[in-house]
Amino acid sequence: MTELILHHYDFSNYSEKVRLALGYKGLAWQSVIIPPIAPKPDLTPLTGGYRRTPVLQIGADIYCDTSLIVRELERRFPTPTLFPAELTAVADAITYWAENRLFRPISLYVSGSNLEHLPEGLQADRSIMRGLPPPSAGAMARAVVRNAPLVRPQLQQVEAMFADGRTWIAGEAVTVADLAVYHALWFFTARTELLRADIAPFARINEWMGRVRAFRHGSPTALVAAKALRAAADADPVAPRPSRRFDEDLELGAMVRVRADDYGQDPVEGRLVFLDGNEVALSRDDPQVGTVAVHFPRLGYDLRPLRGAKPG
Ligand SMILES: N[C@@H](CCC(=O)N[C@@H](CS)C(=O)NCC(=O)O)C(=O)O
Repeated sequence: MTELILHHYDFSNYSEKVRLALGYKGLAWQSVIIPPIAPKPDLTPLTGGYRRTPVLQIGADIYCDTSLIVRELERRFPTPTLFPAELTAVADAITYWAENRLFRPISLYVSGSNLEHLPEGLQADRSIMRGLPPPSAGAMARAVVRNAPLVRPQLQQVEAMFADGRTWIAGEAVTVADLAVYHALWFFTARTELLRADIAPFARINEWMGRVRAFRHGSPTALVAAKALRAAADADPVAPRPSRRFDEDLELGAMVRVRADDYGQDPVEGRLVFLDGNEVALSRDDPQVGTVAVHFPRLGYDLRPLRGAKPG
């Protein structure tokens, strides 16, 4: 089995989601630390431009976005499962809420409260990533004031999710929703302990976070980026599974462009090689790593024909 290589950095909460998935499944993996801000010169040859964190590499197959990364881990290592059949639809809905509604106010509240602990240039980079002007210290302080009242009721909501005595967020089995809600709340103390008091009063949240933390991170081994690039260059992408296209979908072989539909919208261009209801994969040729397949989730990404391109 070709090795799992995770491109990530320590205080990345979405990376924490994947590190915990690797731990829950008891996997060994190679750890490449990438810069938290653009440019990412050792990542771009693999992804073709996607800059968000984390990215999972398996040989010359590159998986972008944690919603696809955890599903790919599940496909390759089904036990123990993160997707129990009876809870997965609800878990996906909770995950969407956690990552698109719960996390953003937490991020603005925590980052603004930790200003002096943020890496140089981080906020300016995040603003550029979202097409916004870099915020002043005053604007960040105002964001704290605006977002604290959006965070507090949501913490109460998470606490209330455990009111019936359940062990895990979606019921009596671990699901991907446990990782999604956990990583949003983990961000409170990812860099400093300054905001520990915000979470401390919630007894059920704290007990449950302890259970999730106990998944740990599996067995990582440090890898330098050059070796990850070499691993991609030495491998060929795995032959794609049979596609399942909708009538409206583009033909395989079409030249396409994929980009996130929310933020960090750097486009990735290539030839469409796989498509189903959950995933889209492009093949691209890179001067440094040769042919790679870059995989994205379907939901949350915009897939379009590349204007003026002929099918490959
Ligand atoms: N929907 C994406 C979101 C990933 C995301 O926003 N990650 C943050 C770090 S936790 C990021 O990419 N920040 C900018 C960067 O690392 O360059 C996913 O699930 O992977």
